[in-house]
Amino acid sequence: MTQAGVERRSSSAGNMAEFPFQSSPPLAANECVRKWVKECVAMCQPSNIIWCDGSLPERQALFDLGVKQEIFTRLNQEKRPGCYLHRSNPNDVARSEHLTFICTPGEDMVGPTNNWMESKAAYAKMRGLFEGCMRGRTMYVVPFVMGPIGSPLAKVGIQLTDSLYVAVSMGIMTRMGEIAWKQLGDSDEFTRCLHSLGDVNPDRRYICHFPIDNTIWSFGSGYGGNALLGKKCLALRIASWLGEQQGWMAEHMLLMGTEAPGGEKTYVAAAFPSSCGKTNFAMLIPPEKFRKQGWKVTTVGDDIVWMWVDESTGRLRAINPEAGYFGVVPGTNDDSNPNAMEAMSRDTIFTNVALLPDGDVWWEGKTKELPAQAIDWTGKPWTPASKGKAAHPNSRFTAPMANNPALDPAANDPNGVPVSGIIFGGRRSRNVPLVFQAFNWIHGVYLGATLGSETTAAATGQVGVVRRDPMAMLPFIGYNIRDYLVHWFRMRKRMTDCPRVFHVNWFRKDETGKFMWPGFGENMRVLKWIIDRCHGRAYARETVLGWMPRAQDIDLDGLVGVDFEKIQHVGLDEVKTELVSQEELFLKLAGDLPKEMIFQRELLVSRL
Ligand code: OXD
Ligand code: MN
Repeated sequence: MTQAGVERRSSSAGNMAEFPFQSSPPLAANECVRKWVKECVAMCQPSNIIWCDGSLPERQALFDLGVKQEIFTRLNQEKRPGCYLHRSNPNDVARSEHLTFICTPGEDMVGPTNNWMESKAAYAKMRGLFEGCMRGRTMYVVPFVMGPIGSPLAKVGIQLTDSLYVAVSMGIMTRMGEIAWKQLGDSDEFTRCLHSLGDVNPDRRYICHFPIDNTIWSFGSGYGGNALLGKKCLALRIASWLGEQQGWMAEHMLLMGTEAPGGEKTYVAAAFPSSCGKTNFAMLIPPEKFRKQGWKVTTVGDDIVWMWVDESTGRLRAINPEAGYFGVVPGTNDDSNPNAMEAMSRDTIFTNVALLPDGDVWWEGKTKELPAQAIDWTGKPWTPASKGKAAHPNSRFTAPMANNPALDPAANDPNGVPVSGIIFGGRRSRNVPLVFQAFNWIHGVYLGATLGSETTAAATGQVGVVRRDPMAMLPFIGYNIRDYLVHWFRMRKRMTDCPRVFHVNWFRKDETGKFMWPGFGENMRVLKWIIDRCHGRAYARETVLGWMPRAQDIDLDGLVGVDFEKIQHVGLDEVKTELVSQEELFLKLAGDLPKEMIFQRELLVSRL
């Protein structure tokens, strides 16, 4: 397998005809598309062009080519049909937030939480990198749709990339191929996504967004969050900006449905920062007692939602713009997330996991027993005595959402689902209780805006330090955070029946460093209280922080070793510590703070 993660200069440059690929534009590709592709081809000078149609034979041919070019290792097809392993360059294993830019004419549009580049200067700099960068390589033209086909919010993007791994991954993560030409028709409204691996050099790595031009240029990385441009770049950064302009919202949230024993269906969306368990929560399997009673949980999405107000009901509705999961694998196993295990049992790309002698894959936490030997994520022999990890802590699976046995029946519904509750959550060892409810929408927005979480391996940088991550969107708000918060506050006025807002923390630890709450499927107990609150049923007492359940308000039956009152208790000193540490965010926004933020903080102080 290619070690450097720089996919080879195409050795098949002269013999593309042997593969069933389309080298000229399909009839359905409109004039605007052809013109733009022509310009990019003139700049990047690829030796081949493949126009992807999204068909199954094409996908298989791409995998076969990828195996030939050592971009993929074919896994044991009996154990894992349709599954492949990819190893990235070891310098390219996470999102590079410090190399991610929003490029606009002026800095104010971008605000204090983004890196800014003046757009003309950014194009000039990036042109210098893209010029001739695909010589000897193949350019894949990947048309895709974000959102269920026919949805009023669905968006077309076209990604040009010289990475076969990226082209195939886009086929899993989006509705890719012919269908996008149909959705686009004659329109020029598509996001122009240009991507090259370059030489995968962090010194020449830039992920640039040009919201005004509906354009994304990404150079020098093959990592999902930097390179699958439909995901973080389009569906969050560009879409959040569009949403602010057009009155809807793009958020870093999972979206799940819960069916109660009588058949009542409730949907909630939840924002947790990267690698804090969104995928696990979205695929939750209720504890046995709940299952026996008839409770069911279904997944609409695990990472991104687009939400708008349905004018006929005054309620929020949501879709998942993606078609696949790009999930973290370490820690995933048959106990923690059986649905994810099932989803990745076939037609999945594994990135940076360990390879077993029988052609299966392994990662830390997959099984209690360690394998006697493996090839680690860098391609070196590994045994339990080895110093390093077998799989990278941010190793991933890329699987079609259709593989999820708990996929919600409405996951492809263009009209989306109604949202009854919004949950904010972080990874907090101390100071933050298991669950509470905001007093109202404005208070809920304040809770989301001041969300804190300990950093994880999903982004390059120090792991385990608390950072303020407003709405879990800090790395993904594509414009000025001041305007983003105002947009959240204003959404209230568009709704006649707005969702209830909650805050959760599955990660609180006791004095000995032990988690105080078991998490995973047991989170159903908290979810049930949340759902009951959404429907105006369960009891809660008013506290300094918000509405809180007492032990008797949550079904704790059968749980051992949980001291509910302790996990919910927050002393005034802890609230004060939290208030002080929020100053970092308030100072960043200095002078630009929406007044609701100031009032909510003052109200909290006065409740102490
Ligand atoms: C992700 C992330 O990959 O948030 O979803 O980093
Ligand atoms: Mn994410």
